[in-house]
Order: sequence, then structure tokens, then C-alpha cells
Amino acid sequence: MLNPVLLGTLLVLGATVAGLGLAALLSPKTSGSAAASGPAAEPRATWTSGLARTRGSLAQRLLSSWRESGDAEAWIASAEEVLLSADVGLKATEQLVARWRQGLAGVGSEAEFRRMVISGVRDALASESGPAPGNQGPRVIMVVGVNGVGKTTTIGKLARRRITAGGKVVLVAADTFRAAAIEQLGRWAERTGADLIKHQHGADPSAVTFDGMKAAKARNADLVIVDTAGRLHVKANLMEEVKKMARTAGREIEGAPHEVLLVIDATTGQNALNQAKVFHEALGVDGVVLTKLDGTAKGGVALAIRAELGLPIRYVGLGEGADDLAEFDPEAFAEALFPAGEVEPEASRS
Ligand SMILES: Nc1nc2c(ncn2[C@@H]2O[C@H](COP(=O)(O)OP(=O)(O)OP(=O)(O)O)[C@@H](O)[C@H]2O)c(=O)[nH]1
Ligand SMILES: [Mg+2]
Repeated sequence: MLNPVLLGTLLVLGATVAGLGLAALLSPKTSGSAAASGPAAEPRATWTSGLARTRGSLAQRLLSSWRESGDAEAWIASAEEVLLSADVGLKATEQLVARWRQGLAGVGSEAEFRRMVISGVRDALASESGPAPGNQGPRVIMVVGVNGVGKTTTIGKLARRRITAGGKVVLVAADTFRAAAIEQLGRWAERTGADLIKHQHGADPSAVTFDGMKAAKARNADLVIVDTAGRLHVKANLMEEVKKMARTAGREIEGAPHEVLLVIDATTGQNALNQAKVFHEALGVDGVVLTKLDGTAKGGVALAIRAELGLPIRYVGLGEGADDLAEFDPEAFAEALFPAGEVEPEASRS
């Protein structure tokens, strides 16, 4: 699928990224890289590698339509099509196109065109609100989402980040519905050095949550992450169960859960939005983790999530490895979508 010019660009860009140490984007800010300190370093995904397929579906098509289109209006019309087919959604498409329409007047060269596209995407994804402020005791994160989206994997990755940064992490196996779920979280606990609090398969998730909170306080953990079962959005009683878990956590640790993270699988594109609405209405989600960006051309859904749900994206999953989680960064996202090497710096539209 990659043409030779793009491939060359990616190689150059990859070398530049390595040279600048931008892979550090993916490591916890307070410490060195886990891959550097761990015995068997896994290849680490980067924004650039993670967004490769979305880049093809979005930025390259925008650029070629700009190269071909005769005037601003013609480009705007084709840009709308490109955005909609790349799962950006109607609302975000309208917003982006309005931004770009304003910016187009001053654009002469491809390099200027690239800057305009990037700043539009970055501004569309920017969010004012950061994570909720810390509390005295352990910080509690509940991770929710439909089945298979990457909740448990994300929890493992979050544990890895915190532990690499010197923190103590307790994982709570409150997905007691699926037989293998407890063992899966257990493997992540072993792999990352987190503590695991678990009950038997089929146990009451709130009872596990209660024990998890008690253990976190007793062991002076600074982060507790609660794994929950998928399929909740279609089962009212299960959604009630998550609410009960949240109340249980709040009774044991002040302000808990401090963050409810909704995990969304980017490969499901626009469908993910409907799930997200259901969860948000029922639970009051604080932020989104967008997983599997590496495997999809539908990364444009990040823009739809931001525009249609108004929820900040907190993290993105860029691969299956323990280190393949990046704190969401609108600038890095937009730049990786449209690397500098993709345009001819001096070229203007023919
Ligand atoms: N490529 C890629 N795969 C991912 C990513 N995140 C998770 N996965 C894979 O997605 C699959 C499902 O992940 P889980 O973490 O088990 O998903 P879950 O939401 O906990 O699933 P349930 O517990 O069944 O609801 C696994 O094979 C993961 O390795 C990612 O960012 N990139
Ligand atoms: Mg799971």
C-alpha cells in the first residue's frame, strides 16, 4: 500500500524521531524509559508508527486533493468527503472545514497547507480540562467499556507507567463475569509488579472493589485501577453494578473514583460513539482511552469523540505491548498524521 516516496519519508521521519528522543513521549514523564531499564525491551510504538494507517486515509488524501483541486471551494468539498469517510463524523467535519476555510486564504505552499491542516486538527482535539486533582489517599481509576476494547490491556499499561515512575499500584479484578478475566489481570500484575486483589469467578464485583480499596489504603498504594466487565452497556443490571462499585469505592476512599476512563476501540469507528454515549449517560465518564490506533485507518474517530461527546481523550493505545500507551497529545497526534516529509517544502499548487 505504501508508495516508495512515502516509505522513504517514513524512514527518514523514523530516524528523526529516534534522534530527537521523541519516543520519550511514551514514557512516564518522571522517569527514564521502561524499555531501557527492563531486561527484554519490547519494540516501542510511536505516534508515527501508530498512526500510519490513519495517515494514509486522512492526511495523504487531503494533500492529494489539495494538489489536484483548482480552488478553495473545490478542495473544501473534497476535504469534507475525505473526513467523513475517515470516521471523523459530521460535527467534527463541519468544525474542521470551517477552521480550514478561514485558514486557506493565506496558504500558498504545501508546507503552509500542512501547517494549516495540523493546527486545525490540533485545535479541534485540544481540551482545557486535565485529570481531576489528586487526593490524600490512593487515586482510584475505574476502567469501563464494552468487551474486547482493550480495558485490561490498558490497565496493565497504566500500571506499568505508574510503577516505572516509582509508584505503588493495586489492580482490582472486578470483572468477575468472564472466566479468564481474573487470570489475565493477574498476568499483567505479575508483569508490571502491581499488587492484585481478586475474588473467585462469579463473585460480587462490589465486594472485590471494597477489598481493593481496603488493601490500597493498608498498603499505601498511590494508584488503584479497577477492571470491570464488558457488555455492560446492553445490560441495565450490569450498568447498575458498575455504579454500585463506584459508590463502594467512594465510601472507602474520599472522592473515589477520581477518574472513570472509558476505553474505546478505534477500529470500530463511528459505532464506538454510540457505546460511549450510553456509558457517559449512565456513569459520567471523565475521559477516554482510544485503543488499537495502530491497527486502523479510523483514527479520525478521535476527532468525532472530542466533538460529539465533548470528552477529553486521555491516552491512546498504539500497540499491544506494556509500553504502547501514550498520554494523549493533540500536537503529537496532528503532527504524526501529517509528517513534514510528506510535503514538498517549496511546492505550491499547480
Ligand atoms: N494492536 C493493539 N491491540 C490492542 C491494544 N489494546 C488492546 N489490544 C488487544 O485487544 C485485545 C482485547 O484486549 P483486552 O484488554 O482483553 O480487552 P477488554 O476490554 O479487557 O476485554 P473484556 O475483558 O473481554 O471485556 C487483546 O488481544 C489486546 O492485546 C492496542 O492499543 N493496540
Ligand atoms: Mg478485560
